[in-house]
Amino acid sequence: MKRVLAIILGGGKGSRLYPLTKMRAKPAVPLAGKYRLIDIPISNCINSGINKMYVLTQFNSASLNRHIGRTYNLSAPFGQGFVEVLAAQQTPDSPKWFEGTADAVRKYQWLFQEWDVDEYLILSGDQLYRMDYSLFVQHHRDNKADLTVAALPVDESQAEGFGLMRTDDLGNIKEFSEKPTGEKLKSMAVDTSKFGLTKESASEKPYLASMGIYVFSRKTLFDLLNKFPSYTDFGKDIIPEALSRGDTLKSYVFDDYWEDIGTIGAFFESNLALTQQPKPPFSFYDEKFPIYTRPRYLPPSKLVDAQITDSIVCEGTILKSCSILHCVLGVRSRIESDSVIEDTLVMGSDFFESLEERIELRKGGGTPLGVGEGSTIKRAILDKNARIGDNVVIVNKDRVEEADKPDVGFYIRNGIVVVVKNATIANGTII
Ligand code: ADQ
Ligand code: ADP
Repeated sequence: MKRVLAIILGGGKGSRLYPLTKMRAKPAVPLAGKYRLIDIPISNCINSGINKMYVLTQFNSASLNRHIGRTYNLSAPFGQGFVEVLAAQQTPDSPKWFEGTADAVRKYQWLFQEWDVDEYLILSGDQLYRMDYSLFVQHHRDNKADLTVAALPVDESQAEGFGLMRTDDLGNIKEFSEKPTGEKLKSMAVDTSKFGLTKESASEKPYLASMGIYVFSRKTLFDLLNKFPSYTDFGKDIIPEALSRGDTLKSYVFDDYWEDIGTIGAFFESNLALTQQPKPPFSFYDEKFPIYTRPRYLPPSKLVDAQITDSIVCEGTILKSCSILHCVLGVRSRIESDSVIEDTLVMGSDFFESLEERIELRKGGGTPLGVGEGSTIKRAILDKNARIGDNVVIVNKDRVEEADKPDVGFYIRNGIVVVVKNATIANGTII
């Protein structure tokens, strides 16, 4: 795996996860209370023996740099490992933004080419899964492929949202179609039982969806990027082109938990799914394949008189006499007495406030960090450092699907109220 370089696509214009991306780059969005999105592909790489990684992002937020800089020191003691963030930047001959996934890789190809590696592993920065990429790369090598695409067996309703592959029984890709619908979609069905699925499971999931994860052989990648300079996306342009010009394209079937968490709805559901009992779809408790993050050396959580059911509570939390049902409470969360929180992702805080500071704040009419007394919150996301006052109700009472209320500190996406980072919701507010 020393001869593999990983390139993690850290997000385009980033509208789908807005407002979580209002003040940070997408890879820095907090996940499961103490991780960040970028920890997933980086941990998968480390656990697969791949230690050279670039993260491509539209902009380089302070929290992303801080997180990566303080977490991943892969060069010690004598290795060549690193994780580096590359932001879209203006140069004399290129406009400011990356225009798509392939365009992002093309703009930094001069840097990627400097490495003496055989394969480039292209990953996405907003997916939740655990994968040993060394098996994926080995599959690519064993098949002498030019390009190998990771493939997830899916049913028809899921299939619409993906690039689909039609393969022969040996996994050779014969056709690739980016998000087809109707008859075109149906024509992409394959016999997935040929790839290790049971007959039953294969009849439920007859489509092979591209996971947006690719292994490119060195020559193939740069040849395609340079021969077709107007192609901006892998799924839409580059892969169909590679096929039509006769390159060897293979699929690598991965039939395990994998979730694209690039929208507020999917992000919310995947976080809350971690609280599922007895067995969540994704576990952070796998010692053989750990997910890493920045060590924070936080004190243990203190539960004064709290009623907690099916929830995850991160370090440094203080819970008074409140009721927490089916929630993820992030680091340094703080919930006061008589509050009820249900089906909610609380991201926690970046810092603690002392008792004195909280008393002072209240005296001056301010709102301390966390959730105040007697508040009710259901189906919401509270971003970092949110200050929710006393007797606040956040239940989306008008059943709104989408709303923008930046002046009051929240947005509604997919029916989920998202309180933005550092926002204050005043005492008695009803949402
Ligand atoms: P989409 O997810 O729709 O489909 P896209 O929006 O291009 O494709 O995003 C792919 C990944 O690249 C995401 O992680 C995204 O954040 C990142 N990305 C997008 N534009 C970027 C840019 N300009 N700079 C840096 N990163 C960027 C793709 C494939 C489908 C496949 C699905 C699987 O095209 O074939 O089925 O992924 O989720
Ligand atoms: P984490 O990984 O714990 O989420 P980050 O590194 O993203 O933490 O953010 C911690 C940030 O919060 C640091 O930049 C720190 O300087 C900042 N911070 C600490 N105390 C305060 C404070 N009292 N007010 C505002 N920001 C603070």
